[in-house]
Amino acid sequence: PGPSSAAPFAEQDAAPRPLGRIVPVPASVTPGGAPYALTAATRIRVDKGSREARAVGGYLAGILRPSTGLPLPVVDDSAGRGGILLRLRAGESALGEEGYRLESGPGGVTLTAHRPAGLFRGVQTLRQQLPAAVERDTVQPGPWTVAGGTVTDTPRFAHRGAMLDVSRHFFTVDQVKRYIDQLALYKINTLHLHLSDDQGWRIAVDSWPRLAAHGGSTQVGGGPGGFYTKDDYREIVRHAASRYQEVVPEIDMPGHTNAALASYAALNCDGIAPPLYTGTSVGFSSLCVAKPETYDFVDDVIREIAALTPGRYLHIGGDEAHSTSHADYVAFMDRVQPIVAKYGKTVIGWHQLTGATPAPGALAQYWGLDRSSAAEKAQVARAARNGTGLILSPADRVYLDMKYTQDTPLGLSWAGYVEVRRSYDWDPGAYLPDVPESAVRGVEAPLWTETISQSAHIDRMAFPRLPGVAELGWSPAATHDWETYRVRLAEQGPRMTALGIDYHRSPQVPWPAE
Ligand code: TNX
Repeated sequence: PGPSSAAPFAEQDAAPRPLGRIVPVPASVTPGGAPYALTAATRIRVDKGSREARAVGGYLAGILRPSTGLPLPVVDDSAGRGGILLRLRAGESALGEEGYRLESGPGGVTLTAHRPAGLFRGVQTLRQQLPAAVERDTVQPGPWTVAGGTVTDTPRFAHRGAMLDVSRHFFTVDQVKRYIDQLALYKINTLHLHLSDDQGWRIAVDSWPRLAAHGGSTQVGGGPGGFYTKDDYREIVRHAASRYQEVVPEIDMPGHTNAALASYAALNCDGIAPPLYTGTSVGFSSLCVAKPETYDFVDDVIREIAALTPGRYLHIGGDEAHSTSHADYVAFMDRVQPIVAKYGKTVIGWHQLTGATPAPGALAQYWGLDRSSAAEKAQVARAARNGTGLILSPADRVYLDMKYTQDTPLGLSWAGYVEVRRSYDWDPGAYLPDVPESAVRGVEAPLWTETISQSAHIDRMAFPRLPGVAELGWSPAATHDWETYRVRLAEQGPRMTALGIDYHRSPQVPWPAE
């Protein structure tokens, strides 16, 4: 029905969202032709014989059915024509691991990808082209139209991550799965879990059982804490994989280790276990670099965690080792990085690792500030030019635990206030002096949880900054523009609301009335 008909819904809902007015903005959009309208006859047709394509079809149906009330059966592509077609094409290698093409017209919508991850990313585009009400879990009035035209889309950076600190406050498997599902909407492909710190050890290690049993028994503020059994952790990894996200486990060493030191006296240089810690100071703990037991511990922990990790990376922390001498820090990293390699994984470390000798292939995660010293940036740049890949997480840009303004009830402010514009309005490819864009693997938004203890807190701090970081990671540099971004972000407001995300209503963004 056109806008002049007496349809029982608002005019803006009747016209489809213009093609490509989504987050992250696609690389190439060619609008044109009539829209596609989902109807009771629409079927989701998937490549016969592709288990992955069928799974992505099932995921899409799971999103669309509750709100549209349509049956949307998932069927083989050989069944009929039109509808929504998800297809993998060996010849489309230009689309890479995550790219896709979406073609929409009155006869149907076709998503084409080279790899299953591309179909999954394309499904997020299709989802965002539909009205926000599609995200609700009860039946809503339509119409359910997708604007006509073609989107061809591949990511700028391979690494688009979010980190959740489950150590300072513990988050359950279901809470982590909820965050994974939210991240998926914005094409995030990496979930970094900060699994250990002074306040808590959150993953069961069979060879050192007190790490979780004792080291996981509290958290900031003294609550009960918690830890993941190996089955819990496998469930997180499995769920992330179903959203085409790679889990990067982090065991932070040699500092940030009070929970481990409290669990085993033998790990301490003086042989005395400190008490558990529930405050928020940093930099006071260190593994005993000189003790042989330390490397038995590291070997066992890395072996067991590597065995739980289908992903390529294992993050060994290495930040704020203020209680470890520089010589000890370098010696520790020289011994620990080969252990990661021995168990088949590649090292990621916080960028202080560039003050030691990063192993071949290692990645460094930069968490400095715009105003960090030239010397610190030069050290990172030198490592980058020597082949260390970089993940950019500048704290005064993308730390999701920073307050938006001085009035934000949650969060910290040591790096400064980070409003929505500030988190979006920078260029990862040109951020660090003397670092070529080719050394930048991507961006990651960490959420530290000293002040964060519930899913509602995660929602409030991550949204709406996380979508901006996701766009920095995905969309071509040429699309970068705050004035057009803020309009597209505003349109995400009703979608986040429909998903139950109580986001920060930043005054920088022209949110529509909801
Ligand atoms: C710095 S970033 C830390 C964390 C804190 C965070 C709080 C980093 C590698 N270390 O230990 O939780 O600041 O914003």
